[in-house]
Amino acid sequence: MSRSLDSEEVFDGVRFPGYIHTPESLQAACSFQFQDTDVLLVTFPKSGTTWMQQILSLIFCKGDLWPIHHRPNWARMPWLEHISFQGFLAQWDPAQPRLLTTHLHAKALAPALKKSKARVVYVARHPKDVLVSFYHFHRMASFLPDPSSFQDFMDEFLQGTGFYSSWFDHVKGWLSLLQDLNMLLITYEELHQEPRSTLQKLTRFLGHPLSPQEEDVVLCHSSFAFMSQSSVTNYSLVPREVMDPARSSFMRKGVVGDWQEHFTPEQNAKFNAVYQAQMGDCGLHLPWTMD
Ligand code: PPS
Repeated sequence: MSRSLDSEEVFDGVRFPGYIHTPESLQAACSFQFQDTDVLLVTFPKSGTTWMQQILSLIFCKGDLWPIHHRPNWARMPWLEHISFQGFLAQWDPAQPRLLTTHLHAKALAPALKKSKARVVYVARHPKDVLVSFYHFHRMASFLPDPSSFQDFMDEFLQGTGFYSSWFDHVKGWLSLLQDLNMLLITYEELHQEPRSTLQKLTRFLGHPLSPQEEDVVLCHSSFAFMSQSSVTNYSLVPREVMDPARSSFMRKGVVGDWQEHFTPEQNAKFNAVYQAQMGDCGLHLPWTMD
């Protein structure tokens, strides 16, 4: 049965689009039995999920680029908590490591994850750019409410009352598990600035080294130029009534620091004050400057 675009699920205090989640799909994700060979990509939305899905798919593709050209990112690295997950899982080749994605918060998933040595790749992005990207995504995705204004959207983001809840809680929750899980932190910004050395950091963590030629293939097929033209990564396969590219592209700009084009000085000061209150004492060293 098709779910309505404007429905909402609240699970463990977090709001999710009801179009792609049910209470059952969310519950099933939390009790998922991870295997030690699984690779789980974890992100707050708009942090570089699709980019890392492409990179991980390429690392494990063994030179076969057919899926990279023909299978959508959401089928190659399905979201654990989505309604469609069990269908994708059932088709998985048992000889391949399972490549999985989630936007769930740590408190929901950590108990299941701690029972395995599954590798976890957490991608974080400067929260001001996450906010801007998420704002435009809300404008184009019909399963998320249309923001009334950028200011209102920012207030909701800072309060953590929007969909997927608080960015601050997501980052702090997951990164507090860095020592407890088999986990690597990668930032959107380092991928941007140092793509090859960041890829090498990732392949070392995965125990899956690549030759320089294989690295070239990964870097070429995960570039913004390539992915924004590919129908299996740019979401153009999704019907217009679900994601409307006339309102905003999914592959919108793909840059670092776009927030500077959106924030007023007052909004910037308010954001910085909340960031300091939320992150100042948390002991995490995230490689961002706030101005
Ligand atoms: S989602 O909906 O959570 O899966 O979105 P997500 O993929 O996390 O984030 C989308 C933003 O990532 C940008 N993107 C890229 N940037 C640089 N290089 C590559 N290859 C790339 N692929 C995706 C995409 O453009 C969105 O960011 P904005 O700032 O909106 O452009």
